Amino acid sequence: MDPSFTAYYVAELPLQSSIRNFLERQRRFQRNLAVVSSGGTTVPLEKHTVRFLDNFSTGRRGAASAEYFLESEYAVVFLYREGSLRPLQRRLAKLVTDPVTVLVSEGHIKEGVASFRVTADAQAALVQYERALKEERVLEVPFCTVYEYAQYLELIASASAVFERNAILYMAAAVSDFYLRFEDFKSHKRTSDSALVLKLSCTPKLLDLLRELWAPQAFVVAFKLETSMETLHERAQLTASRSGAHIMVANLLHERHHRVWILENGRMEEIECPESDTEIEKRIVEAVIASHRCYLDADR
Ligand code: PAZ
Repeated sequence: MDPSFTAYYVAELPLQSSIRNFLERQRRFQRNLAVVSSGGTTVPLEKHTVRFLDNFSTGRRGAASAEYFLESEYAVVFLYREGSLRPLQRRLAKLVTDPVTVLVSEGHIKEGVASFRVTADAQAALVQYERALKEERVLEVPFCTVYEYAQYLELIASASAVFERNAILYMAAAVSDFYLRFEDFKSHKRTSDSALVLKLSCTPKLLDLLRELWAPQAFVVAFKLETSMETLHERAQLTASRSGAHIMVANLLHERHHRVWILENGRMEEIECPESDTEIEKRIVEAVIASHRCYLDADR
């Protein structure tokens, strides 16, 4: 990997030993593993960071998918951007931002206060997530910068190589395609006395490293986002064949939460879910798990 990229790496990642312990525990219980990456990455412009580049990702795809993997008894490492949506928490957050979807009125008022209970759907999600926590089947790993993301991904993917074909790497994070070379990284806030011209380099192709080096037997699910239909399928196909990802999920920015295409073995299947219907992540995860089962059976 480019030394100008790895120059940002730290000597020891904060959750290094928790990750190793967690994975060892899941191996002992012979659980299948899903590593779910989620949210966007930042590219800081200064060490004492005042300014940084960022992207649009909310973390919904990753957080919802993690819940569905847990529902299907997978152990989950949830590698997520700090501050983006998290499994369970995203449902509780809706209590404040969108209470109507989470609360059902009990239909009576006591001492001037209306009483509510959570919807059956939210209740079921809470119970299921609580069970996963009790069984220690989920580990959340926060990152912020593209460098932290890459370093954690290398650690987690390499440590999960022992799961061989039983691990799914579900790469839903929106990772910056560009980074600032370490030589151009400033320590302190840049002055605004003159125009700022930045030259960014291409981020190493982490998907390729996953397949080639870190976890060659894992089942890899990659995601491709575009903003135009004209380029979407072609670019998804190119990235799939370059990286060797087993499944490529292609989506367009503005409709990503109700329409995606799943590309597998050269076949493209469209999945569409209106907003009011089932969450699209449920359908994506069902399709991924079905293909993962075939991948496991092919080895028997
Ligand atoms: O995080 P979110 O739910 O707002 O968006 C999901 C997504 C568009 C980031 C994901 O589906 C995706 O396409 N990730 C890969 C993006 C890319 O690097 O092309």
